[in-house]
Amino acid sequence: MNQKPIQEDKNQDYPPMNTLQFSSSYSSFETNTNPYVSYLNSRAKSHPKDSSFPEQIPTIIDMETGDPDDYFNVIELLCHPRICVKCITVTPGTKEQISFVRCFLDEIIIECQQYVQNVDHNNDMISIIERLRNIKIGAYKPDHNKNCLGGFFTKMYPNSTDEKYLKQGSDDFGYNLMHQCWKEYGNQLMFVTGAPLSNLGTFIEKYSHEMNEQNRIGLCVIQGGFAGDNVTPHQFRLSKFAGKTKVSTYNFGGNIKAAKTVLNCPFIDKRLLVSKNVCHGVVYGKDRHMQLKERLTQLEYARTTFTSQQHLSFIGLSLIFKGMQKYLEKNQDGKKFHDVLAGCVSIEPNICIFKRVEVIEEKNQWGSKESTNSNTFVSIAANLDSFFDVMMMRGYL
Ligand SMILES: [Ca+2]
Repeated sequence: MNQKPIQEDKNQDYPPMNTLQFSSSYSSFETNTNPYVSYLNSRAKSHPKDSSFPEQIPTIIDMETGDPDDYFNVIELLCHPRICVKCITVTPGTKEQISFVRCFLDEIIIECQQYVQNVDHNNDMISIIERLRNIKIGAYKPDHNKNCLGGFFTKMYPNSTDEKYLKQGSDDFGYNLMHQCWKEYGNQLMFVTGAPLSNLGTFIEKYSHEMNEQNRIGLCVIQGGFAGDNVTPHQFRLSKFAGKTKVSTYNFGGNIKAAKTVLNCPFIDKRLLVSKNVCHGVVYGKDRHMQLKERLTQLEYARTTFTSQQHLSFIGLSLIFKGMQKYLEKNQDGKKFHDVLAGCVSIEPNICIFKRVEVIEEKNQWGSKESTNSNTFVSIAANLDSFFDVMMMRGYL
């Protein structure tokens, strides 16, 4: 840890991580205290129930719809070759929110169907469509008194207010779907959460009598939490959090009881917290948008050689581009990609450096303190280039 402190560029929200290499001394120091990488890699093994998608990790995504980045994260994971989404659970899960989820899932399915029409005898794509159709959608509190669907989404998906979607509703409560999925996949199932932890917390509380040393929950990648100056080395700190050890965090503060249930559950193998101190430095702006545009242009030429899964990935990247095009029209400074960072960490944890910690809380202010034996790891830095490589699915298509 002999790195020189990095001078922060005043125009940037974050230390220039692109140029700050994760030096071998730092990485090895972290690896010694942080043996999660082999754990995660071992999870990518084929699952017998998914023989047609041998490299994919069965995954549940929990989302909200106030912040557009939940949508971008779900699109990323739905279309990424390493992930097999089994359920999307929504917080709180009003009929408008559920309708919106069904609407964008349908959009992806329709794009896939067009591919089948254009390319004969493509059984792989037919099984991908089947897989997308089988994704269950769960709500935490469907009778919540506000519709909770951000204006960005209603403009992007005006169809989501169609009666056809509104009347379908959710498949079950999110926490029950989590339970059903967990019964099927056990600790192979990965949870990725980008919302207050109501669904996951309720699942644990309601079904804790079925959990024990043999029947455990596997990996939970949770967008939330904070690692302050007591945990984060100087060169990785954001100036906006200078001097802080605790702050409010939306996803923990949104349901404190549920957050504590998840954080204290002894039957979770690993919790990776993709925390505010790092997320606030990960911005998708015009430069990244141009990179994605360029990538899509290049990929367009290669489409005739794509496998069906690669085609799905291309659809996902195109949707992210289309959505961000709209977003950037009104938000010149770009979008903080909190949840997308969490989603990409679930694919490739090396994007972030983590420390083993215990989460601390006082009056709904959250922080971390180092620990030697907890199963919770909090992010203290992210490598932006690695993140955007994973996000743009480089190496997969
Ligand atoms: Ca979110």
